[in-house]
Amino acid sequence: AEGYDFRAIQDRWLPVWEDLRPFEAGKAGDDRPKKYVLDMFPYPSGDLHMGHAEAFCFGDILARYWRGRGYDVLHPIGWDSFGLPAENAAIKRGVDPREWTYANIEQQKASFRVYAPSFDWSRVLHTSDPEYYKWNQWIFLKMYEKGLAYRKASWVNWDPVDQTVLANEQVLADGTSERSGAVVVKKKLTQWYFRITDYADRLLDDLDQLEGKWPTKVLNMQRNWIGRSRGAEVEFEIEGREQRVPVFTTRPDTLHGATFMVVAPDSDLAAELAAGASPEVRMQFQAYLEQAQKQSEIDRQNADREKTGVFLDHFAVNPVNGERIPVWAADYVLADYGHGAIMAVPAHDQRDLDFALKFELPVRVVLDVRGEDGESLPDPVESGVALAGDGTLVNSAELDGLSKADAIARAVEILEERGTGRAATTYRLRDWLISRQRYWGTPIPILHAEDGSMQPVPESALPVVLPSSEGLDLKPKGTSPLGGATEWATVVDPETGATLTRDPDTMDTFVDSSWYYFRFLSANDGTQAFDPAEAKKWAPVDQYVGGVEHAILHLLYSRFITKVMHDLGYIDFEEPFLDMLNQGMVLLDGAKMSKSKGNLVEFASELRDHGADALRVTLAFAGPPEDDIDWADVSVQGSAKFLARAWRLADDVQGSGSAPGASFASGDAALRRATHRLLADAPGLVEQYKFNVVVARLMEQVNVTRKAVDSGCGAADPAVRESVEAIAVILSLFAPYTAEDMWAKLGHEPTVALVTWPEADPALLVEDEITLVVQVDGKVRDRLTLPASVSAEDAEAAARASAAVQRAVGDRAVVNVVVRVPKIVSIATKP
Ligand code: ANZ
Repeated sequence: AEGYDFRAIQDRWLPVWEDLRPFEAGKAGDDRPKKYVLDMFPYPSGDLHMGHAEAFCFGDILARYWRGRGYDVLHPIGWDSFGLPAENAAIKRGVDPREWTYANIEQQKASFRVYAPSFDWSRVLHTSDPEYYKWNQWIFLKMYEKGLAYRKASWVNWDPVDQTVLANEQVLADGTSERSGAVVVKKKLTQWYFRITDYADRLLDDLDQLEGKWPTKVLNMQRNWIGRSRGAEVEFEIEGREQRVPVFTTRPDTLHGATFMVVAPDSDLAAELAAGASPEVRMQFQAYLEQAQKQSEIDRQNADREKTGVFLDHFAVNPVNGERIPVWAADYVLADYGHGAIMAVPAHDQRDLDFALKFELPVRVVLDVRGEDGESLPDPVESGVALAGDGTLVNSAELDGLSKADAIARAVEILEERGTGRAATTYRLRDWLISRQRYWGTPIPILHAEDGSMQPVPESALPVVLPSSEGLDLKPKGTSPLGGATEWATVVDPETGATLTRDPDTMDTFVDSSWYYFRFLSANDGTQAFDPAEAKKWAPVDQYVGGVEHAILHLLYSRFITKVMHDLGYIDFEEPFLDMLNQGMVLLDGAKMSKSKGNLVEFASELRDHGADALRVTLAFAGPPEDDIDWADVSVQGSAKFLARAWRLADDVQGSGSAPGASFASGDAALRRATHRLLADAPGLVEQYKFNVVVARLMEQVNVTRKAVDSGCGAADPAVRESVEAIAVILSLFAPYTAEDMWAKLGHEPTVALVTWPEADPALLVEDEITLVVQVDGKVRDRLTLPASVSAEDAEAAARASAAVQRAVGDRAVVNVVVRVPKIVSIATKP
């Protein structure tokens, strides 16, 4: 027979599969149980890369696995094809973003075709198709109706390079833009928001359902991002101002220690108070504000930073004791957290203490905090350390003598009785800013009248199609390029004849990806976003696979939109993704691959040189899928050799005259046991994502089968056929082409991908022989094959009878024998 030739095998099976279309899910009359296995869909910003190869390999292992377990598996694919990467690349090359995007999609599709994940291609979608984004607009309208989409002027994160706003989630921990790398600044603009904060509690509490199913790290990132904080809202009067000012505090117990108030310099309140101050203060404030606006949010929250601020020439009144306290502006208070103002308690809060010491403001201890020795801790003014711990209330009138917890509860009661405060919860989570001043996105379906009023585009007029980019200036400039599409933007109201202008902004692409898993259920349905009956059948997603870089933004938005869909009555579940696998990264020599570093391993050339199967086996075998893979440490050649060895077994069976369908019962018992052990173990291993272990077990099985063929029962033995069939079926998760070719050599019809896994026979799982290790003075001297049921006495006798053991003992005296059946006999001697 000819040798293993991956190119010939690929060429043989691709057209067969394309003809069979075996992965179209939900065929009429199919009443098997369902699984929805989803890979995070790709951005078309070039050809597929090694990261895609890895993620789609793992997703495909799981999709193929569930098919093998008898499920009707939905495993769709689409493209997240709107957005800045495409637009910026298009600007750089002077081409239409549409052309560039769809050319890349075609290239990625061609690569996928050869790589051959088991996708249901009948449901393919591209978010930049009007057939898709029409439903973004529909969702927007539903949200607008419910008051969940709204417009407001506020300080937003501004990327000065891309000239666009960014969601908080797109600003990295160092204060730079995730997209362009520029330092993000604040800018006041009118923008569209989705009211995700209305869902903060549900988004937080429902994470408990995902415990043990999502990576702990991701659950914690979601929790921290939502950042729920319980405490109180306290209202302070400000002299000369009619309305009281609320502050948020987690420590209402410390109210008697509030010796000054601090407002965020970039808050409306600060501007208002400064405006009412002397010209000198006004100037100081203006200068300070400008300085503050240059600081990143991260810097402002850095506790170690030198405190700065200006006195606003106003006084507030402490509601519990009537004390007059000065009001300052300082940038360590953030405008968009809580109420953008705080009561400062320097004795018990380090930031406040640092500020008080610098500007010589009073410090009053209201909680007696003891050290381990039972002594009161040193005075904060002397030590410079705020008393953050628990203790007993002092200097606090009616709260004196209470514990911290009791005082918090009592203080809230007092505030409520007097109408100057109440229990309150604050979140780090902000509303989701969804408008972008860029071209390549979904137009927002809103019309503006000359009087400033707005009206939604009627549902029947959707989609609002993105106009051609011809003649538009796509370069970022802070206003949307769509404003320049005059003909497109101008609409005459058919009822009133009034001239209306289309909203020129486009939606954040995270809107597109927040619901795409619904669209796959009804990808070709022109009448609705998705069919609730299909959702009932398939959703939620059973298994999601993708990168941890989406741990916050994409998952949070998807969870939010799912809850909105639930509340609108379209679905009866509230979490979109039941189980999640986050794959590691593919590195080279320990470093992230990138074009600029010149260490890019090109997926296309790897695929060309080694074929899909060898690549997939290499990725699966490299280690646990959650870990990073260093491409410098793997051997694609090794994988190819393994595949050739497996394939040759099928070739040998074919050459032996063995035919399918015969009983395996008369086959070689030892080989049969190995096969059934593999069949018994593989499902649990796959479900625990131990793909590398499954590949290792397949390698072992190939080896024992080869031994049986060459120096045991021979290729015609039914046990060999049984083993090679099991290998082909399990191998099809990792190496679909090779497995298919083996399956054909074994005399079966395509496709092995739809074969239900054979069940392990419990009778063959009982080991009847074991290997007993014999040690003499800690050294292994012999390995004995004994019945699995061997007794301790027989094991010891067999050990003592071994020639190798007797040689090792020599003429020394045996002083101790430890027997642990059926594993080990350990002999100790004395000279
Ligand atoms: C008085 C107080 C006394 C506070 C004390 C703490 C300790 P978390 O837990 O993060 O929610 N705070 C409130 N709004 C703020 C803002 N916009 N910018 C900066 N700081 C703000 O923190 C809540 C605490 O952070 C609040 O409780 C407030 O300081 C401060 F011994 O009030 B606290």
